[in-house]
Amino acid sequence: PSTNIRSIEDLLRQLAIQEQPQKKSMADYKFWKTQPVATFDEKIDDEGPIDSSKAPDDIPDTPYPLLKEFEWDTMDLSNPDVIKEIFDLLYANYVEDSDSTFRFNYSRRFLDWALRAPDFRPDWYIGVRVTGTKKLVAFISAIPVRLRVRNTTIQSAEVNFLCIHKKLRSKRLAPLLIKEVTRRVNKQGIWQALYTAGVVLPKPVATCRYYHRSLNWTKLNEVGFSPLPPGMTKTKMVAKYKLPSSTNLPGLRLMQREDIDQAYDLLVAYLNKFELAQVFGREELLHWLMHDYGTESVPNDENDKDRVVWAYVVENTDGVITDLVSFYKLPSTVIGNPVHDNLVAAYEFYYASTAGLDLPRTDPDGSVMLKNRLLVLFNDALILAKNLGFDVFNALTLLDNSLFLDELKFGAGDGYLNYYLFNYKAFPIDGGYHEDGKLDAVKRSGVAVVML
Ligand code: MYA
Repeated sequence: PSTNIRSIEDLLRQLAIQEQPQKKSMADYKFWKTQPVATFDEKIDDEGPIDSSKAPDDIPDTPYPLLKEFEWDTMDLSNPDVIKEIFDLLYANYVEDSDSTFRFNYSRRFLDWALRAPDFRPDWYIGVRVTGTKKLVAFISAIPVRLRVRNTTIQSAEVNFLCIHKKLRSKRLAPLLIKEVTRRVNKQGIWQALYTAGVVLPKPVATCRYYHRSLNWTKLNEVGFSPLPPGMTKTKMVAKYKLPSSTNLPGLRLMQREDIDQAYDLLVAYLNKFELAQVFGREELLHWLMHDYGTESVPNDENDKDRVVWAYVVENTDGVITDLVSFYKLPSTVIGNPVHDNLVAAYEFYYASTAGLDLPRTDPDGSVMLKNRLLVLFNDALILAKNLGFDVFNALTLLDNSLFLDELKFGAGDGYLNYYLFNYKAFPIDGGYHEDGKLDAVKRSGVAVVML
């Protein structure tokens, strides 16, 4: 999940570099101060679990009690009606930007992709319903993932899509949902989790910043996402973001299911240098890059209007896959705009390039070659996204993005994404965002987990 996306033009006007919203003092986190998470001022001596005293048998078998007006429900995602209920809840109540102009609009196909990941646990999709009417009013989900924090691989859960109906906010329901998902995950003998949020909680292990690249400036301007900077004309802004109509890299093509072995080896090798990464299995990666595309039931149609993830590979003349780039589609509802009701964003997903293998992140010489390659690869990704009808291409400062965001005319947004580990202390990891607001080719991010 992410937050508050606004444009660079807006920001440039303010001249000052915008900081993340301030955190509360530790004592004011009435819930989080009771949880096994790192605190703000704590000095970390060593990495590892915070509390390793429990076993699954110590964990209660029954859900936490709710007020009698509400009841827990395990959401059956194989039922399209249930996916529709989650969709409806999120559609009206999920993450908005600070002035309520945009709200994420995860499609039903998207939720199926994001939630029914390989090895999913059916009881990790948790709803709260009104007892009388059975209306769904809150949701939280987790999927199993293996995470690598530096050299340690941790079996964990990835928690996402926490959402409470607007009418039930600030009633301390969120802590209950979090405790309930923790209980169900713990019952499986899993004690760590990864989650991201725009809000500051104790304590981020990394903070990334959102960057946005206009593809359809006129529409972004009309929905209020990209104001016209002083001294510029609309024509000049459109020209600034103009892209060629066809891609440049020879051998660039839509990924097919048969590419998975090569794509997998390439991505695994590429992710090696990052401190926080997901440890993928082959099936898992196939799911994340291809979803069901290319199976008998869902053709691998690049232009399918309901498609949620696009992966492209670059194959050289020897049949070797040298690069991989992917993005996913996440529209936002535009609230109360007379002309447009949605904004269609492509979000950068996983990528890899042979130009970046075996390079320590901080190697300035190696980064030149990698940078040149990523500039071409992502320029092509922008062209593809533009041709597919996306309005904006969003990326965080994670992976090797610091090498190309500025040059490809991405602008810093005012949204941040904080990464959190539950029940695990870790030394801070560079999110690629630095206090001076500059991207640094040498001090790049150590974060390689892209969350939806
Ligand atoms: S992040 C996306 C979150 N969703 C949204 O932003 C959608 C719109 N907002 C809402 O639906 C509500 O405002 C939510 C809070 C549900 C966010 N993560 O019930 P409350 C703390 C964690 O009175 P509400 C995502 O999905 C807050 O600091 N905690 O508040 C990842 C306060 O605690 P404290 C949050 O506004 C989720 C308490 O909740 C968040 O009605 C990862 C207030 O509760 C947040 N985003 O509801 C969850 N926002 O007093 C953690 C507020 O201490 C998973 N709060 O300050 C942890 C791992 C669990 C598994 C462990 C397994 C081992």
